[in-house]
Amino acid sequence: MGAKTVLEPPVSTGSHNISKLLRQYGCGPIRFEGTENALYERHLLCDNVIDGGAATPRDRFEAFARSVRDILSQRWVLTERTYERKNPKRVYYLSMEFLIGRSLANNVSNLLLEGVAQEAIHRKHLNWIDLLEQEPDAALGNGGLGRLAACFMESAATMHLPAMGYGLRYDYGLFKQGIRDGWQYEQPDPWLRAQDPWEVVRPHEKVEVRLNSSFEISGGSLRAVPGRPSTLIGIPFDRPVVGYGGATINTLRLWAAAAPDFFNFQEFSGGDFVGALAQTLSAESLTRVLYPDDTTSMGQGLRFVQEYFLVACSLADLVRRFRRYNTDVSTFAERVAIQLNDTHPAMAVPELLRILLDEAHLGWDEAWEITKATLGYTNHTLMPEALEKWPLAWFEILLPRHLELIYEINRRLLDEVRSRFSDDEGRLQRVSLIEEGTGRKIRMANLAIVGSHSTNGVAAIHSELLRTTTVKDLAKMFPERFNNKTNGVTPRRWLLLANPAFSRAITDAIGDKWIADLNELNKLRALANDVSFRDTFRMAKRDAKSQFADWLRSFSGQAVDPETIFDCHVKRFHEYKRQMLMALRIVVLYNRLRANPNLDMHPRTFFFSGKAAPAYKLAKLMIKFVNNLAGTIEGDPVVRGRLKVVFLPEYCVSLAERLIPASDASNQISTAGYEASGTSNMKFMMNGALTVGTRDGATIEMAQEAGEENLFLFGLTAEQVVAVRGWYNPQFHYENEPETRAALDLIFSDHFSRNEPGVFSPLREMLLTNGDFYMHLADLTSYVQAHEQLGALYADRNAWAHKAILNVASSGKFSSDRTISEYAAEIWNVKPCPVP
Ligand code: NBG
Repeated sequence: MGAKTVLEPPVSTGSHNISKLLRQYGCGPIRFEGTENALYERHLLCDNVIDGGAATPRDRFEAFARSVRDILSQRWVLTERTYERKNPKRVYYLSMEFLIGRSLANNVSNLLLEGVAQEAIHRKHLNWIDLLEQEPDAALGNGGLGRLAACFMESAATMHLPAMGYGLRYDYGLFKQGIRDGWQYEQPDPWLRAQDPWEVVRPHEKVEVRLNSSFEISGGSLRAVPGRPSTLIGIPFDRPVVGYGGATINTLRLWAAAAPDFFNFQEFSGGDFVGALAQTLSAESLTRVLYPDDTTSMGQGLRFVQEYFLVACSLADLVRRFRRYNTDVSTFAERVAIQLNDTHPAMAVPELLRILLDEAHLGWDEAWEITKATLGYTNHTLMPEALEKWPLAWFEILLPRHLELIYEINRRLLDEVRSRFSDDEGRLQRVSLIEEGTGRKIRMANLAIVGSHSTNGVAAIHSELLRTTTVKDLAKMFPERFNNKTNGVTPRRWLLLANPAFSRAITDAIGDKWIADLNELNKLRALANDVSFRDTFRMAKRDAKSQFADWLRSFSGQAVDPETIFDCHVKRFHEYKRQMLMALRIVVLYNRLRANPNLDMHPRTFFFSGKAAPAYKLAKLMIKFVNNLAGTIEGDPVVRGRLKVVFLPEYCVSLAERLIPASDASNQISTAGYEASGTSNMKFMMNGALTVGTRDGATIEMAQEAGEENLFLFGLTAEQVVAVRGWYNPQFHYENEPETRAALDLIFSDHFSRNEPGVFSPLREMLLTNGDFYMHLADLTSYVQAHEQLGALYADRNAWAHKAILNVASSGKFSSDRTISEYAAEIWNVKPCPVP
């Protein structure tokens, strides 16, 4: 481990009475550790059957985590019992992705048990960091969408909302990224290889899912075997979601697919032993792996069945729960709210309708009204290639009843269009749930909008563009359904836990109320001019930077200098996120320094981190470019010590928790109009980094909160991007801007690819020959200038701290507590149900 080995968890920022807490958790006289019968010792002995002295770090982690789970178990049960007793309206969040990360430190901290953990660590001579490192990241998501779902679950529990998450228990999470010769390669992430200490399997609550055909999975794709109906079993695995303060402990229920445990004995006795087992195999493969694509819809049959499986299991489960405590199905929408995280679970529309019609025997009108009133849909992207469309033929084979219902919904929809808007053929075609042409398709976004009472985007600009461009005909038809819910992130994980030194400084200055009410940070505004608070801020940042540098050295052997500006771009690699724009800026600086080695410029370390979808060639080439750039710069004595590029492989929640607190500059540089919201932008802001960004997504609202003068905004606006799209020509910038031209010429002279001539020519095509769709060159000059201003500010330590503190003080809006309270009040109509 690093030079500063942290042996103990940070002391709790609040002063919590341990015995009162243990009473809250109903633990009685049982001790956490220290006696034969204490939790930790018993778990080591009875679960792992090992003597304390012989235990491996993993054994110790498991015993420790299970002991923490023991403490929360009674409260977890009590939470569910309270909901059963009070029978409040409940909300269910359906998501194909939950990017959870690690849970141990978060659970200890939210349970306010740092004191207990600290004592145990101390007395058992454990190393806290080593213990934490034993837990794999639960990477059941690709990026922002999945991480948002995880933040939402934590906020809902903190706010005592009767909420439950439903997802899939993938055996393999998002692939692990390795780098070889600068190229990304993918490796599987068997995160469940060692038993997960948090999950609780509940076989008796299994659910049966019927499909009209059987299917076989081979090589990751699915082949339907029509005419032979099949059954899948969904086994629920529950994970605790600890609200801050440990009062409410909600549940995240993840479904694993299994084959029916009754075999077709006919087939067995008939000799088709292998055939029967093969069916088992394919059923279990259904939840084997998460699809590693973000913002592109992958037309794969396996994914289609995964999505239906999530919907069918979750709806069966929540309807069963509804029936347990309610008799009158006409009150369903008063008791149940369901939020669809993107279109991935949009089959909930026909599935809920089917249940209400075929199982509850309601008439169409009533069933349809209840369906709409129950469901809400969140859109997360405007990228046309990401709007899911499933082949109608797959519905025909696997889900014919659902297709029948979709036809009927569509017939009624188009009738309504005709009567309200006349027979405008174009409009009918655009709103239709079915895309005609060869290979008819079901448009899942249209289905979700038509079948729900609320459609929201995730930042003001995104919701506006959704309404006025992407689905404008449907928005005209149902204007009352459209609304905005600007994203947020949980300050517990992203500030309290990730940045202990700064959190302590904040608490010392304004008390600890900010942890559960981030608007309290406003009080820091008054301290932006306070000399001693500025010093404290600087020291905390310095602390985080050295810790990061120590970690990096011990982990990868790379040395970075905390005295340099840490300048970060961390996200999935995608053309629209424009990692290449940042790379071009670095090449411009590199050229300047080579031309003028005495140039006055504060040294910078540029960090890139992020994965590319395995099939996205250009994104992978961008990663390769960043790595080659890093290598060439490192090898050039003229710039060494002044510029350094670091590509951090395997971006994940845990890495973000390390890097974001250590950052000075946050690059949020998507082409305006393409990033729905962004959420790392908010995390950087809370942690006192300054933003260099385009007017896109939630960055616009960050500037509104902090004042534009406290960010470094640059580049074309979304309207300008649309306006120039018709005639934009990157060649113009190449010909008229010497620095732009020199940067591109240097790249394409193979300066960064001496041993691989021509390797970057697809980047030339992207940036020049093929029209630079994401307008890198249009924004490069103003981007470089924005960073010059940032550099100048950095030279003035006080002015820098002033701005950074104002940013932190203005970040209150971006707590997911605020977002969730808006969903609860404006979409779900769900109220807190505190657990006594
Ligand atoms: C992503 C957007 C981000 C946004 C997150 C969370 C998808 C499909 N969309 O801008 O690209 O912050 O969703 O809303 O992953």
